[in-house]
Amino acid sequence: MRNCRSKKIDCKNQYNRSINVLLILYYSTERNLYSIPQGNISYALVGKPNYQTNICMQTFYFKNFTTHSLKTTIILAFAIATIFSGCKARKSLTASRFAQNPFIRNIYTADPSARVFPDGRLYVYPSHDVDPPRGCDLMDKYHVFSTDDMINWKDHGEILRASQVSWGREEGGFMWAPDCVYKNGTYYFYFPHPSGTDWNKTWKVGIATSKKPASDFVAQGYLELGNDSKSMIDPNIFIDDDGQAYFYYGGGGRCVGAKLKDNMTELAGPLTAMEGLKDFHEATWVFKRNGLYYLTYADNHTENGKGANRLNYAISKSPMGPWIYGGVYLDPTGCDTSHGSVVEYKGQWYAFYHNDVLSGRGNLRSICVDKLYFNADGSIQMVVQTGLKANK
Ligand code: FUB
Repeated sequence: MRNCRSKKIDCKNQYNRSINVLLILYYSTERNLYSIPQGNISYALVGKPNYQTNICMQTFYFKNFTTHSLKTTIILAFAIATIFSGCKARKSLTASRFAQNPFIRNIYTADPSARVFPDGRLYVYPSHDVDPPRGCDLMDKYHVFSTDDMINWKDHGEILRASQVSWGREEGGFMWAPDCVYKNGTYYFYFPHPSGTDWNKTWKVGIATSKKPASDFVAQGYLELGNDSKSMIDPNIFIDDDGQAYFYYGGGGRCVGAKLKDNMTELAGPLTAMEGLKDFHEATWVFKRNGLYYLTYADNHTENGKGANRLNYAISKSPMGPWIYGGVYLDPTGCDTSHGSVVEYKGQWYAFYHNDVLSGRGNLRSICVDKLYFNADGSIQMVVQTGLKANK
């Protein structure tokens, strides 16, 4: 609660986590069951935007000889323990539901890059749609969010803004889709940002570093990527099992990648085109599963003459391709853009993405997560988008 007094938004988040309503369904039965919980279902419910309420439902069964005062004591003890633990007595991630989409509602967020870091928490590094928007021009002030149960999300607050980037364009804004990785004790936060007024021709990939995953980031320089930076956005880093890191980025139909040096701030080789992608637009994300490399990205799909990008994937036996196109795994989400990441957490794969359901506007987006499933041959199943429905 330390930040609570000084930051209104953090305050809301604190309340999000601390409002726990306990419902106890009390059964006195003849059944041959002891006073053992028969399941503990956690729901992250949303009454109205900005307030997420956890409701723990617990059913008690008692043997018919249990005395009234014993029953009361057991229930009271459970109630107190539940309230203080924030409903932490959940069975497991797979048995429980996760926070209803969009799972962040205190600010508008887009382009979620999800990472599991050494402290065991899952962190999400999205970009921030500033309200009111002007296209995507005013985007600024990255926040970081984390969870350890996919239900309760913590907003760690702002970690970087355009005015802290010394080489950035004077007018600010344009802090677009970032990524963050951990290597040798340091967190490297990569963010696309233009260096000039002519923003789409002056993109660079800035780096901020910290010893912590969600605070104390200090803007350093940018990656030397050559002069051909028109439309080149959305940095993504993939670290292979042998520790070798790869850098990818792209936009305007072009996706390139290269090995990174161990210092994580310089390319170790030339940027090479990622071959085999179909209708690539932007939003590169590379991950590995069962020895196969996956590259996910947004396409240029339109519907009724309007942008309605989808998320696609391609597979390769090498992190540098060539790639074999796999198909679409996320249908349009209401926005013209689409942008996502894929990560495994506590044995379950997840697809992160953004939609427009809170605002009804494609440039006031909100980040979402749903379970991701693979077929036996490694292909990806279509994501079922859950949560609030379009608000138009
Ligand atoms: O959020 C700004 C830009 O829109 C991102 O960099 C793109 O991927 C698209 O989502």
